Amino acid sequence: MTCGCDKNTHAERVLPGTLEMTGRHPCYSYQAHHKYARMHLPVAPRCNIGCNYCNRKFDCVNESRPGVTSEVLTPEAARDKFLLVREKVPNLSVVGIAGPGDALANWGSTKKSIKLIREADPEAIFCLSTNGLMLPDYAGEIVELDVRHVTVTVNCLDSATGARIYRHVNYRGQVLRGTAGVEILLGNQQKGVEYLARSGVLVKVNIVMIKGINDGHIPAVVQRVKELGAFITNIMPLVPAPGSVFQHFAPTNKSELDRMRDLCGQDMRQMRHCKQCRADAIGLLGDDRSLEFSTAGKQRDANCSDCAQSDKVAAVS
Ligand code: CLF
Ligand code: SF4
Repeated sequence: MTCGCDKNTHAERVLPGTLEMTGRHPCYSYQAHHKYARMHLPVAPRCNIGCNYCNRKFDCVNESRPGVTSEVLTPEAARDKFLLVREKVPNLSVVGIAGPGDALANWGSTKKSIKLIREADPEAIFCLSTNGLMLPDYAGEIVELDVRHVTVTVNCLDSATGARIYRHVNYRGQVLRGTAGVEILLGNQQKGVEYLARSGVLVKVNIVMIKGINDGHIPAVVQRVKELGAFITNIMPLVPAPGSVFQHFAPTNKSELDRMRDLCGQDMRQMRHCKQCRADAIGLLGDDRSLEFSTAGKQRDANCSDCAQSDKVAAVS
């Protein structure tokens, strides 16, 4: 078993079959990432919060490198792309939805994509990534859809810190600024993590490490999400996105990141092989093949050989 962890106590809640799936999940299992590929379906263009490290011309920075943009697909096109990729990438194991905005801010498309692919391939393993704002609304449906792996980005626990990270929260049509919106966001993240974990979903918590903002209390975040039942945490470096509020911040220093992961690793399983991949990533984590399967990428490739070197595929509004 590749994903067992004596630092966590969730095992008794895990549903039959989940650990076998996790052994083929390249993000949840270090060993699996050398062997198994994932594909992301870019079906979720909108976002419902404003992170200061994000520039919405690009993919969601909670799961992606800044400066990477992806095309957007309808659920039907996503299903067709899945079928094509499954044929060409025999080690494909996981189908993830990670933007380019937030999977749950586009719940209709996200849900329909999962259903269409499930009909086409009952064996597909699904994975979602979200900022967590809408988890109290949709976690029940996520469980009903039998999605076993969900990532929630939780950067802090208190609204004062959160107000330095999030510009606004758009909650059910109301745009809230300052701590009012952040309190809802942080509360919903924690409720969502707990609900999912109690329902047998393996929750990965991503944390963006921002020096001088949240780095001082990342161990407290890790401790809290562990109490809520999270399976693993993924402490990610801040990579300042051009055009974002934090564009002039220093990128997180690698040795400081490693020290934080070591510290938090005393309590909680840590992911250390994240590639901050794009919202339409395809292939092994270290060997992205998305351009091979991207219509926009192929058009650019045909027009200009320089563009083929670029990660940028199509701007997302
Ligand atoms: Fe995608 Fe994320 Fe699922 Fe993996 S990515 S939705 S958990 S299938 Fe993986 Fe990519 Fe890191 Fe994300 S390497 S950015 S952690
Ligand atoms: Fe950007 Fe993702 Fe934050 Fe939304 S949740 S603002 S897409 S980083």
